Amino acid sequence: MSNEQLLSAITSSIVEGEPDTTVDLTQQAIEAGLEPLTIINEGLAPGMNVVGEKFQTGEYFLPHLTVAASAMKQAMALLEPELQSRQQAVENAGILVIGSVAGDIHEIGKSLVGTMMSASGFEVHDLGVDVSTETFVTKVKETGANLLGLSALLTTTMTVQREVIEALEEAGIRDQVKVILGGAPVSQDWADSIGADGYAEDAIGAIALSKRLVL
Ligand code: B1M
Repeated sequence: MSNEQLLSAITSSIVEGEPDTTVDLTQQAIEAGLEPLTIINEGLAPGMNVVGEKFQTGEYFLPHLTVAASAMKQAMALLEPELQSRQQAVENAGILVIGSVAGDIHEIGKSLVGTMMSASGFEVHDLGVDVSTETFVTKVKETGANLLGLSALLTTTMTVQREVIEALEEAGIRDQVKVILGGAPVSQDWADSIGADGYAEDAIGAIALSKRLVL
């Protein structure tokens, strides 16, 4: 199989909901020398997008989303060590607290950003998904983080990003931490409108933005 065929087969395995095949093909792609980010961006993520579209049009249902997510998560477990070994870490890059906001249980993109930031030298505290606003504030205080990453994949949970920023202001620590946002429905305009320090479209963008903000 050529590299293009391999990536396309990875995409299909996500769409068809065949996690074992996704894992096998991901392993093959690693062995073929494909870059982990290429496997993610040109193999796995396009499959997730198709699954999302099919869900939106009523062709797929929640269990399809769950199986696709499981397939991607298992593939990510293989890719994470590869990602870690490739990034060039900057010493004392900063401390990042990251999580998906309250009401949001989408975790794959947020975890990818956390992994890549860690591989770039940031001390990362990944609080997981459905993280309450209070927990974000407490963790920023406790760790002395200079970066807070808020992920939201739903139009209904984007507004929680604003609540977290307001809570940081109320706690008197807004000046100590740069707030970065991400997630499919989020945009630079949204980030500007709620007083965040920045928005990144993907994990590479999040690293560049973070370095710009705190280094
Ligand atoms: Co959900 N879901 N989902 N889902 N799901 C979406 C997001 C949706 C777009 C699908 C669709 O309809 N087309 C839609 C949202 C519509 C909207 O509001 N705009 C949707 C919906 C509606 C729902 C439910 C409401 C469905 C229901 O119950 N009726 C429900 C809500 C659950 C909740 O959170 N309360 C739901 C549930 C789920 C599952 C749990 C089944 C599952 C997630 C499982 C898991 O994560 N363990 C799931 C999945 C898998 C998806 C899709 C198909 C794929 C998401 C994904 O993992 N993508 C998604 C469709 C889509 O995104 N195309 C969809 C791969 C990942 C690498 O990309 O997460 O975008 P992504 O992350 C990217 C960037 O966004 C960015 O960098 C990442 C890497 O490039 N990024 C950041 C993300 N966070 C960042 C933070 C940063 C910077 C960048 O800095 C801090």
